[in-house]
Amino acid sequence: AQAQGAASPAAAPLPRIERTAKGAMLMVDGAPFLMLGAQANNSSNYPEPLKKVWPTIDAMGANTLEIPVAWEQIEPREGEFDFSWVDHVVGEARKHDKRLILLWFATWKNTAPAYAPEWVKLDPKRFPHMLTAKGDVHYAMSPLGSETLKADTRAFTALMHHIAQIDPQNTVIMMQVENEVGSYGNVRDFSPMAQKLFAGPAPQALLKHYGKPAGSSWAQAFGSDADEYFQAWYVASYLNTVAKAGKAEKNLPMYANAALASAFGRQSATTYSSGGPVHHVIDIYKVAAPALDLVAPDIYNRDEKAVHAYLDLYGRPDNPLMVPEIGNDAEYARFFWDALGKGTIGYSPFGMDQTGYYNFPLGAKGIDDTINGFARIYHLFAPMQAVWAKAAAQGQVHAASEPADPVAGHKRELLIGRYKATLGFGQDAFGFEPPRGNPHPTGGAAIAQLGPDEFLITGFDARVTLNLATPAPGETLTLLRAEEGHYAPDGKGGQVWVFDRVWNGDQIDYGFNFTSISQVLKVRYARMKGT
Ligand code: N0T
Repeated sequence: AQAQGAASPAAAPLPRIERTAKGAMLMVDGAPFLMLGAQANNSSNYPEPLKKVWPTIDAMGANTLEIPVAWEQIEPREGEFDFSWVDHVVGEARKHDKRLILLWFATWKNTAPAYAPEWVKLDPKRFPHMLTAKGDVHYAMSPLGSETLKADTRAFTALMHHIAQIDPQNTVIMMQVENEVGSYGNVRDFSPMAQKLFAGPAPQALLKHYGKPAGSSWAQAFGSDADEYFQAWYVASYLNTVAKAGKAEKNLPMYANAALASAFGRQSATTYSSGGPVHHVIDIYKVAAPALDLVAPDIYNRDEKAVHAYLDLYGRPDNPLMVPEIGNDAEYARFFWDALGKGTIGYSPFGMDQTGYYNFPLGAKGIDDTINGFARIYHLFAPMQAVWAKAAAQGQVHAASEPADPVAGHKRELLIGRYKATLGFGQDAFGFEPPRGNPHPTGGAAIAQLGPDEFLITGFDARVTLNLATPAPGETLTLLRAEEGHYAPDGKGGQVWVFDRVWNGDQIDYGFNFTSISQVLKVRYARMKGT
């Protein structure tokens, strides 16, 4: 007989999101984890196309693959489950030393039920679509379909049960519940049941959250927002039921991704995914869907002002920032720096495989020329991802990307304690010529404050200069040491700094100049009074 305990090593600690005073960390194997991710194309969720996914994921140096699990593929006939795809992708991920985020494509995929099994699609009586205000059948499923909710929940529960059985080492670190929920072209469900609910009082928890009188109707409480808030409430509640049931099988972090509304101003809710977790209904998701750890922006907007706004809107004390999708064109790579500076727990360009599909104009026309922009960042951070994840969660990371807008003067300034960091883009390494901008906006840099006068600095295509933000009278700054080094495995699952050389002379006289080479500096200053 086997000795007790020898057969099954202690289960690894579950992945979880740990809240900190200044942010959040994704914990994997009990350690901070910066998700350097990549999402495969939508139809890459079969063993054959998966072969065309790994070369890209490996080349990128990603530590995580986001890939779909479709309801139609795990439950082709009602109640008969087939998890061969899940087994396959988990096994393959282990071979490639990658983690997985599985995307549950079910009742809503880009708002539509396309990934639902045939037996769902063919039974609209049991699985009702929404009605429009005119009474027409809308393409999207109603969040009020109790049979739909029951069926989706049962399938997701079975999926999580299976993952709990086959994945004690937590190759799967997170679950995305549905994909870009909501509905286009119809602000809410107008079915008889929806009409009845809409006329009744809004949920007390929601009224309380918004400080509205108990018993108010949706329209009384929320006026012109009522239709969209109603839809958001019922979609979020639906996701909550699915996620909660899944977590009871295996308590992995779970999130919902958003097809975004415009970052500025309000459009008619019929022009975006109404009911989805767009930024102005995050509060509704917080109240209705506590089983979701976060809602997250899918960023397909090349305008840096909009990108920065989305990162600010989704990175909240009650909502850890994560970017589960961003376009895979070259200009999106640099936004990694901004996301990191805002404490993101992960970043993931979409459509990263060699199956030949490209979602231009959202992303690139092809990734051969754009992959390096992401890959160089991932290769730079991979050996020290835990260090940055931890520092970011403590609010110690300050980072920014190169502005495309020349009005910004091809530089950015960051306030870090008593210091001001200036990031200049498009400067020669020698001399004080002002920044001209890089040929394309590829630059970015990150600074982690390790102590009052000590910093970890890295970047690409950027000059980083540190000064005192507001020196006291007679106060001067002296650079004591700028160490170049790298992080290496410490043998205990951690990452440890290894000294390579000291930067001095030309290497420091004109700021710290980062090129396309991976370089990391540990820098220490002294603030001096008088002479
Ligand atoms: C994304 C992807 C995939 C500026 C598009 C974006 C993915 C889904 N949807 O390739 O389908 O599964 O999450 C929707 C963007 C809306 C239009 C933005 C206009």
